[in-house]
Amino acid sequence: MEQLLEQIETYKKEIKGFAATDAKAAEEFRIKYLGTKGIVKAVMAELKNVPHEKKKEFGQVLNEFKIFAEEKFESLKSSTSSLEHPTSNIDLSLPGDPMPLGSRHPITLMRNRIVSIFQRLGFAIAEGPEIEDDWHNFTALNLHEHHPARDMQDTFYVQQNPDWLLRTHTSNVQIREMEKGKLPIRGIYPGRVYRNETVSARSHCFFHQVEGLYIDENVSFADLKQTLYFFVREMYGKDVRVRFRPSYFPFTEPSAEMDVSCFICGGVGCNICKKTGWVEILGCGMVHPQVLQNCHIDPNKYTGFAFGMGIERPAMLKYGINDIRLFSENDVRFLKQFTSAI
Ligand code: 2NL
Repeated sequence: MEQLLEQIETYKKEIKGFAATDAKAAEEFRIKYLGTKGIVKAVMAELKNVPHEKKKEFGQVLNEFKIFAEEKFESLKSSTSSLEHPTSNIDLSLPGDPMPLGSRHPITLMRNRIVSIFQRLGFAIAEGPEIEDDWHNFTALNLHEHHPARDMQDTFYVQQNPDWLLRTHTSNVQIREMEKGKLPIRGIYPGRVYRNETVSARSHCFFHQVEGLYIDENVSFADLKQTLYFFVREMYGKDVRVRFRPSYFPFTEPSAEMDVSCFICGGVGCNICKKTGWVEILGCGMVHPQVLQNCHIDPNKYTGFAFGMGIERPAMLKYGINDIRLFSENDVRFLKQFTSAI
């Protein structure tokens, strides 16, 4: 009797220490302890030799031993089988769950198209703060204290500090680049800008712009024309015609607006070009000497040109979008219609 109890304890120690690194070892354990000729069966068979009055007590011990071995086997099985094919019920050859791919926002697509054309000409991207001080958004750009563009009606000011505002154009980035004092500069500046306007299908209180700046010795209006002509040919095709109309911006002199022959009707006249055959796409000019001076650049040594264009309107024309608010509503049914590599 005592001997059998001792024997069971020894087996238990053995079982406890049994380690299996693969399913084959776990199966060996099963055969040795739980098989038809296994140790558990043999020990259970001893019950018949136990005196009647001890049968109940002994039965319990034997039963516990059996459960002990079975539990060990279960834990060996689960720690080894999931890694292997024959004992696993995971079909590794099944195709994975499809992962829906997102798409780029149409404003991002249009911005990338514009920016990459200038990057190929050697213009470097730079970005800057959307919350800006009065100097970098207005004063440095020759927009004097009483200029109408500063009006509360057009500009969002930061309540806590009257010197701070949400930038109304990305020119603040150019000012910051010029202030760094590293010349020449050939930069392209995309970003979000803010105007205090009533939101409608045609205009929004925030929108996107790309501005460009080129400053070096001997930069002329001819460089401006040829650079922008290259841009529109890349953008709208080799057949596109351009025209410059004189204009006014406080930060450029002379200033111009550039039109392209209507890319919808080819110049014959349609609703997009209002029957004129021309579509306005950007404003430009030679950087005002006062602006250069404000940024500690000598206007007698350096000259430069600058330009600015909106992104929303060309994106709306290209993709046939009739309401500017769609860009910022984040309706997935709208957003998933746009796909592109860039
Ligand atoms: C438009 C016109 C323009 C500029 C932006 C600029 C910036 C500096 C100096 C001089 Cl720092 N000019 N930017 C120049 C001419 C036109 O934008 O219609 N934008 C949507």
